[in-house]
Amino acid sequence: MATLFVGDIHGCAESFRALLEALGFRRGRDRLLLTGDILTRGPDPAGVWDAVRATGAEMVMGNHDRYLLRQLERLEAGEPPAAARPEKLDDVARVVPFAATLVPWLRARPYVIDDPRFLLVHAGIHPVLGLAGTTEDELIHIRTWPPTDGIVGPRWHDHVAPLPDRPIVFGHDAPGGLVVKRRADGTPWLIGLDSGCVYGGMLSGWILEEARLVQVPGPRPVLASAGDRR
Ligand SMILES: [Mn+2]
Repeated sequence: MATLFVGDIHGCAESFRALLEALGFRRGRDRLLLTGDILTRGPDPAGVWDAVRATGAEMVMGNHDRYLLRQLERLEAGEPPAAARPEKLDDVARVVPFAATLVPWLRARPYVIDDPRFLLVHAGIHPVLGLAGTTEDELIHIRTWPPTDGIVGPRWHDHVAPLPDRPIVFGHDAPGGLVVKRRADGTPWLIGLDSGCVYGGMLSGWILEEARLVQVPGPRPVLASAGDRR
């Protein structure tokens, strides 16, 4: 049995399937955990949803997942979706065909998977107050510390104290890219898996028991702009 993590998939279904193959994932034997932000922006959200359901993967809520959930709930209530930018409405339209299965699944996603062997969150934890002092918004949005609205600057994990006995696994920070921080004995205490597959980077996976990174390329051609705006 292996414990496998996959970073932010963002609609890159072909890369997700290739990474599952490269990780050697087998349903019923392995535990598969996703860092969130699985559907928006990329070429094939329906393919990702099919693959997620086929694997029985677990996932923590990401900011894009919560956005989609809120918009789908507005539609259910007979209200129009609300978005600051037109491409975000397109993200919603592309998941409407499978909203009947997606909405209850998204509603049941936790913001934290707090396991004796790892701590999984989408974006990060409050570097001063710790997990117990982290708000839901921070769990899915935090990036820089001290907090800024941008993507430039020191990260929350540049200020956080390592947990004594297990790594923190997260995604969300494509601008920051893949990050693995290690203790003096070489064991990782921080694993950031959003390597920007939808922006021309790689889709990253991590095998907990082997402390091993596995990557596959994202789709080509790529989107023009990086970033992970709300
Ligand atoms: Mn995100």
